[in-house]
Amino acid sequence: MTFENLIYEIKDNVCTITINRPKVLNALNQTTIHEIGKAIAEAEKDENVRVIIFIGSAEKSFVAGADINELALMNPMTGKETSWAGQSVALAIENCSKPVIAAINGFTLGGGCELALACHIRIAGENAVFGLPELGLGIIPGFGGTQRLPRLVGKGKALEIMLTGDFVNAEEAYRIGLVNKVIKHTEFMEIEKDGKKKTVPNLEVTRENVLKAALEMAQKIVTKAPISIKCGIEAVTRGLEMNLYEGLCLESNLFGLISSTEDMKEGMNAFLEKRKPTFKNK
Ligand code: CO8
Repeated sequence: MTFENLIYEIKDNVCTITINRPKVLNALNQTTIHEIGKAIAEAEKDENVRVIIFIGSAEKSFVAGADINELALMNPMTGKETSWAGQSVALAIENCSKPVIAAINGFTLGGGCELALACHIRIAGENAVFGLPELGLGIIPGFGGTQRLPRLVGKGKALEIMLTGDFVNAEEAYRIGLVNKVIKHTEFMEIEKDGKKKTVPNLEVTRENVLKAALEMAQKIVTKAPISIKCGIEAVTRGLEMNLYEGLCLESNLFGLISSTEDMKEGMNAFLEKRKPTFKNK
């Protein structure tokens, strides 16, 4: 598939979707948001795709937010439509039956942070910076950030991040549960700034290392039974919005369903026969 602002690639059952507007640090304009929706729908229906990874093309940015040039023109109607368009795409990611990993380097702000929050797993480079700067622009997060951030890090921390607009570095993001892991293999390089030599992290290498870590995680997931992955994601994602009893009912219903699959028999037999399973998504 070809897109104006995305690079869509599939290799070894993993679809990598690169957000590609480096001149504006991958800020999300309406075209990009629409394209992300199309890309996720395409990856979800493609039987060859088992895991999806989002990454930014810019060395120093995952996504620096919604495109402020467009936001500046909003009126009440288009503001609501823009918010709903972004929320719908975030919901499609969150409810995707295939695992979605955000491979994050650099600035992950506003709508970019909200995009990452909608993914199932977040892997960050040590140069990652998170934040919700919207209140300083006279708006509020509108792509689901007010709802997903407190669910992930708790109400107090979420309010602090939103109200202060302070940036959260990768280490802190890991400590509060905003990211699953931080990749620390940064290489350094020498640059000359203001006539002085300085040693700075090589951001291109950081980005590559984050992608490598995401691809390694994806390859572990690819060995698991696809229907189990789908049911597992549904049980966790939907279950979180239910009370315990309803969530347990959902889990046992899905467990019953999964017990009817060929892959369930294959998984059990493979263990008993001391071999690796071959799952068929049936
Ligand atoms: N939108 C448009 N352009 C951007 C954005 C953005 N979000 N972020 C960066 N850019 C542009 C800059 O304007 C600059 O363009 P130019 O080269 O033409 O001047 C270029 O990218 C490079 O950026 P900087 O020169 O500023 O790079 P720095 O390294 O100096 O700074 C920062 C990096 C700190 C990330 C800085 O660019 C910045 O503060 N960006 C804005 C971050 C922000 O506020 N994001 C939140 C946006 S609001 C949002 O996301 C709302 C989501 C919900 C919407 C709901 C709809 C109703």
